[in-house]
Amino acid sequence: SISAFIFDLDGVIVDTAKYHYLAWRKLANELGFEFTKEQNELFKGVSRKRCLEILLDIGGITATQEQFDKWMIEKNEDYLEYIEKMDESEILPDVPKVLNFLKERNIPIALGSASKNARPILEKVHLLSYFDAIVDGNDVTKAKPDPEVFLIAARKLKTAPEKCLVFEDAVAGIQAANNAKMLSIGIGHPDILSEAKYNFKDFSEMSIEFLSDLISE
Ligand code: G16
Ligand code: MG
Repeated sequence: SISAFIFDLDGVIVDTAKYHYLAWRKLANELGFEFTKEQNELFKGVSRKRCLEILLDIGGITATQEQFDKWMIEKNEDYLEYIEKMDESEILPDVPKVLNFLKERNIPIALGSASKNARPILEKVHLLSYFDAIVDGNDVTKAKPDPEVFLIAARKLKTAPEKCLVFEDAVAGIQAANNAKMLSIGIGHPDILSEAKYNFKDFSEMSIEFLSDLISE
């Protein structure tokens, strides 16, 4: 049975992917090329550094180390301007319902995110207090699909990986959960997240019975 839960942040708890997209698009436009929503799919769950490498590839741009560092900072500053304006209204459907269900049963909850901005975002939407452990882009050396982020989370929750469940919206994230030998649940399009053990469009599609069965099995 499952005894601990790990949540990805972007695309699972809040829809910050749209802000990442706007900030990357602004940079691309400044550098003289387009960046589409479809291309943004590749950026989900991927580190900021890796995103910039892919973006420059798309634009056919070779950067000096100095330029690269400058553009990383620029993108993040733009992104932070969007984050600054966030509030509870940006929490994705039924996330509080699931968090409350777990809290009421004293089930440990962790965040497993690639983002270095995870804490301020959770603070903004007033969900920080639900999490017993936070593992984010500041704690990992290997990006998803490497299982590192989720394995650290399991260790912090003092739970064996096999007893952990992961909610993820990114292909690389589902692969990371599977690589960690955890139960993977895809939140988003089942076609994109076909490697997940279970799939839901969002939390409003997932019943509380489904969760209690996993816990008590
Ligand atoms: C998120 C996003 C990625 C983003 C990454 C790093 O991962 O899905 O698009 O590039 O974090 O974010 P930051 O620039 O804030 O450090 P996750 O794992 O929360 O979905
Ligand atoms: Mg995500």
